[in-house]
Amino acid sequence: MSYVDEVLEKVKKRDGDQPEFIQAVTEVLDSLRPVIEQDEEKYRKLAILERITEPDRQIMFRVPWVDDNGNVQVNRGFRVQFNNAIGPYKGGLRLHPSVNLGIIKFLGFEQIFKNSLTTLPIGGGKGGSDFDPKGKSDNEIMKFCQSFMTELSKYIGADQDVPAGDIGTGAREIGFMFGQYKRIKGVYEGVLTGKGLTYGGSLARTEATGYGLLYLTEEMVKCHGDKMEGKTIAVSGSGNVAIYATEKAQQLGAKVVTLSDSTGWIYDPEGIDVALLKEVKEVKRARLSEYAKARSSAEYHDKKNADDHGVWNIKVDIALPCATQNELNLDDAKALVANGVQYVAEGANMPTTIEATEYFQQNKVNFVGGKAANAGGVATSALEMSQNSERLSWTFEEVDSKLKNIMVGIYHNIDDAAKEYGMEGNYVAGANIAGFKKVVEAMIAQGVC
Ligand code: NDP
Ligand code: 2IT
Repeated sequence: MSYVDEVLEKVKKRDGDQPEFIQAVTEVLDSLRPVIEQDEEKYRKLAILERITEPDRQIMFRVPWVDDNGNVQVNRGFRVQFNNAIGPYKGGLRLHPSVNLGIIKFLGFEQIFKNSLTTLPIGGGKGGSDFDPKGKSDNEIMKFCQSFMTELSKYIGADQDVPAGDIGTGAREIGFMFGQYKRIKGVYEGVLTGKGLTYGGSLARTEATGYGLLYLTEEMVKCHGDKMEGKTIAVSGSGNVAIYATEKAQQLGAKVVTLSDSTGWIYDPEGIDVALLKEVKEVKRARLSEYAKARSSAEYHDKKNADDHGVWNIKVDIALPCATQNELNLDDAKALVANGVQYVAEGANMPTTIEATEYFQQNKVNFVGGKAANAGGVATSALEMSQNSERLSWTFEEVDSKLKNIMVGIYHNIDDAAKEYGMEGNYVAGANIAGFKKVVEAMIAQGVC
């Protein structure tokens, strides 16, 4: 049996109850075959794949907090510190009722390779909780964040592990957590990124994931002799990534015609009104149905049933899934291909199932996975860490131009890696291979650890 298959079997046996983690590991290890096969005995002897699929440590803890009615609530907190071969652990905190150890492990595993692709010195980690921020008051959010950080603070630090935002964690939550960390540890340091601008945050971090997604997509489109201007785009989600992907797409002359949330989706053939979207989502924290109410050109559809492909049923040139994992399945991919989609780039982490990814690739759709396409967020977090270290803040233009260079560089790096291994156009393999090579070189140099 090949070394890759041996390790896949071990992981499936050991973590069989973590389907998202198995999915992420399968995608990465499958595409590493040509690299591993070049020197199988070396990798097997060093147990590289066993080591890279086993987190350095996984921390799980109780998060007790008191709600507005005086009742004690208990959530489960997680931090998975996956791999710090190339830098301190870095990755977001997800607050969503679906969070469990397997979800955090899949996200932490992806983060290792993503962070490597940014070219910046950051290792892979992820955390979060099954806490549901929906419908909670500001006071309840603060109580939860303080309790969560009371325990998490024991394991993190500016040179150790630097969490940030993800689903359900934005500037408000990062602020509450930063305040609690400072209070407990008595140090003012860049222990979190995505901070507010008055206390060490970086300009352009809020925009970075969505903008970065479009910088990479624009470069891919250009390298195919094409242009963004005039393209029609389907975006899913309506959170941080979706909002700023939409904003940048429209600045580049494309038209975004869809968005979604967990309760429904909208089709706005005139193109999304970004100012209205921000008002609904960032200021009022309301549902997307409120957008449709305020805009006559927009149709609102309730959450899709089994025969409805939602936003993926709309005829577009480019699809940008920006909500959550496994939100785009084989049927959705078929609907997009039938409608002539040319490019797909993932703003979310693993939004496309393995079968849907393969369908896109078989049908010559240019497909870039999240660990390359959404790396702009964490890259800008690493730029925030640099600014905190030198106690300076850079201008929006400085950060934005570094972000753009990083994303253009990532596109060429993954494109070149795919070509080097005879898989031209397979950006999924290119990203996994390029991300893996740097981490493994560092792991080998540092001995058995
Ligand atoms: P937000 O919380 O700001 O927004 C999440 C969006 O996705 C909301 O529209 C939400 O709808 C929808 N969504 C979340 N979970 C589900 C679900 N289970 N079913 C249907 N819809 C869902 O998160 P972000 O925009 O920050 O994150 C979106 C994706 O991008 C995630 O996969 C995240 O890991 C990834 N990402 C984020 C980065 C960042 O910097 N923020 C960086 C790189 C990747 P609703 O409001 O109804 O829940
Ligand atoms: O998935 C991701 O890359 C993020 N949620 C951002 C992580 C970070 O540290 O900025």
